[in-house]
Amino acid sequence: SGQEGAVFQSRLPFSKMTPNEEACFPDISRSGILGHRVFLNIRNGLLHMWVDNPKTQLTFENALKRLPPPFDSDPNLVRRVHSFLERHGFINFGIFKRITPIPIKKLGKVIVIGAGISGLAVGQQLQQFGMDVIVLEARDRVGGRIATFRKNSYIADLGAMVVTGVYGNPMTILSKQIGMDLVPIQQTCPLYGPDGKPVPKEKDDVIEREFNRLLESASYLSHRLDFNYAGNNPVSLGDALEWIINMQDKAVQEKRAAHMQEIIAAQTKIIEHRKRLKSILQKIATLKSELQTLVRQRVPKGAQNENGYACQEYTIRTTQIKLEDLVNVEAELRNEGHKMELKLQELEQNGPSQVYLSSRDRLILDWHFANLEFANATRLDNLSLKHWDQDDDFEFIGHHTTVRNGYSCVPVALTENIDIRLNSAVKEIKYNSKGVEIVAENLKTSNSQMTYKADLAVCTLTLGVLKVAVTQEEETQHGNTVKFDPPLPDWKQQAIRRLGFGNLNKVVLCFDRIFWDPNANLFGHVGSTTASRGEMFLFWSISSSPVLLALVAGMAANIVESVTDDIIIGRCMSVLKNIFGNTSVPQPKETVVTRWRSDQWARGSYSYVSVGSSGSDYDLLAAPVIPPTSFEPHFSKEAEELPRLFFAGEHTIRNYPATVHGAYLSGLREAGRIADYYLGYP
Ligand code: 2PF
Repeated sequence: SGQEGAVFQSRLPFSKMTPNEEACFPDISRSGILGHRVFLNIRNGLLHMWVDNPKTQLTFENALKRLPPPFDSDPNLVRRVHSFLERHGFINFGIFKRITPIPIKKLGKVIVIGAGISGLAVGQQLQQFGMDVIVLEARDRVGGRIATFRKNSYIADLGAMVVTGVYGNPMTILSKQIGMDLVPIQQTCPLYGPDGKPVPKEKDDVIEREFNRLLESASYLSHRLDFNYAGNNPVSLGDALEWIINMQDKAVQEKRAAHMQEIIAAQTKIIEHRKRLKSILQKIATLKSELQTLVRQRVPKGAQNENGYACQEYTIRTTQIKLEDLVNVEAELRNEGHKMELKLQELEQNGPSQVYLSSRDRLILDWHFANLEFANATRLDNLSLKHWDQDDDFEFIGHHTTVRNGYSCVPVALTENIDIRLNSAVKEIKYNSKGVEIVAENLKTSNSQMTYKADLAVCTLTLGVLKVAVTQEEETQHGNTVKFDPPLPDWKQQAIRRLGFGNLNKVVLCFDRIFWDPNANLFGHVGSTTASRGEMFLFWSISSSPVLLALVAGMAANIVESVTDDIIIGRCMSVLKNIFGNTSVPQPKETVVTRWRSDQWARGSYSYVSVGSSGSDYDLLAAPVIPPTSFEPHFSKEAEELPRLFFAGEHTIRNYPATVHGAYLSGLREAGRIADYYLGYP
């Protein structure tokens, strides 16, 4: 709340200048602590005004009026801070009521390729900065990987659907500007086993703890023991996890071997003991017969001399004592033997578990792995052990929410006042030191090509589409192939190849009634094999109408794309019937199956840090491209070095990749960068 909350919401440090701010305000940076304080008070004050009321443009004049003295005493500094915040997308972004009109005289022309959330963000910003913007979009709709299915009262998001965390998330500001119906997700997720029966909560908890321990061990391997290469090959998260599981298995086997040895030792002791008992018994028997003989041959007192009699009685007495002693020893031995038998029994009954995980437990663990494969949109053995979670520190806090009225309300709202050409598939991106020429095909009117000339272009093609662009040989060009002329520089191509682009699919099932627990937003289904663990492993129920969303992740995500809808729906239905009973599950009224990998305008779902890649590849994908120096004579050195190709999108933002907010922020970032290059400093 208050000013501190507003600064936190803007992802800036409250009492420190960022390196970017220091670079843009060298004079303040050089000045003493007082100058810093004045700057921070102005900056934080402006952020507070904006976050408090993002529905109205925050003009410099209004900001100055509302700043408390003495921070209003240097209007020029306030103007500079205001411009800085505006240019870098900290204030006046999104959809808000304008007080000053957008400049009529245009300051440069821009083509934005792609009308996903990043393209719309960059378009909105550049438009408001006074540039002439055209957005080219191949699909017949905006939003790209934000896509909402709407039919009758059914609403379901086929692409992004979760706003992940509230604080610091630009979507929080957008939700105040437009009608986003954000609903917190109930995180509890009951699991159903392969047999359809509920997995007991305690069992679920134990395995989840084991899952977390395994991840911690993998992190320890990587970051503490620096175990990131096997030979020359970087290690994947999946490899590391399997090794740890094998090691645990080995440890269990070793414990078992040690236990067996204990049993053998106990048995040996018992055998020794029995031998001793046997020899004592023999001795007792011998003594007994000796004693009997002595007693039988006893000569009465008067029948022999005194000495002989005493000797005879002494022998009998000592033999009796010896016998008594031996009988005592026997009793003791029997007692000891009994204890030994008991100990052996206990050892035999309380052995360590036979295996690290029972096969049933392993499948529950596999469910958690599937969930991780969903979050990363790929199999665990494709993820870099060292870098797969490099963006973790930047995760927003606060609850996760879904957009109940469908996420597409956001991209649709962001189309306001921008010139968007739908059904325009870009085929060629030519760039040189003078500008760009974009060749696009109109998909509605066949064979009609348009060439758009501009000063620069912003490319928001997905990483999947870029991969096709840099790997295509001269082979037949079918579907969505984009040619860069000249080809992208090598460093860019390498990064495009290295970074991973994953897959994730959804099955939408619309029913006429709810037959699941209406209080749970989620329930999980444990697959019957490790290989199929990602197949409909999670069901979402977030709509106010009876709609279930099944997720298909990991290996299953790609497999499912070559299977017909009927088969996939059939699989879903059998999973649901297994859980809720044959008679409780009605036929769905409407169904949709996504195939993001086969979608030519996406070619996958979102980026991941693959084995051999790292967070810095995101930076390389974000870096603008300066056209190679032409051989023609040139006179204006300055123009020569301007980048003409800029890049935005989910795959270009190191700290927030694979998300809607990341894509959005990448658009704000590029607009700021372009304005810095082309509009100068205000
Ligand atoms: C055009 C195309 O037609 C496009 O219109 C455009 O270019 C390019 O735009 C998660 F991932 P674009 C989720 F919940 O929209 C996490 F990491 O494709 C999550 F917590 C996480 F931590 C979570 N195009 C053209 N035009 C012209 N000419 C031409 N030749 C051409 N080719 C193509 O890209 P973009 O970069 O602008 O926007 C990307 C974002 O939308 C994605 O990052 C986002 O959708 C990813 N995503 C999710 N993000 C999220 O914030 N929450 C989610 O719920 C989440 N969900 C996501 C997704 C993506 C589900 C799916 C199926 C994540 C979980 C999941 O529910 C595909 C997909």
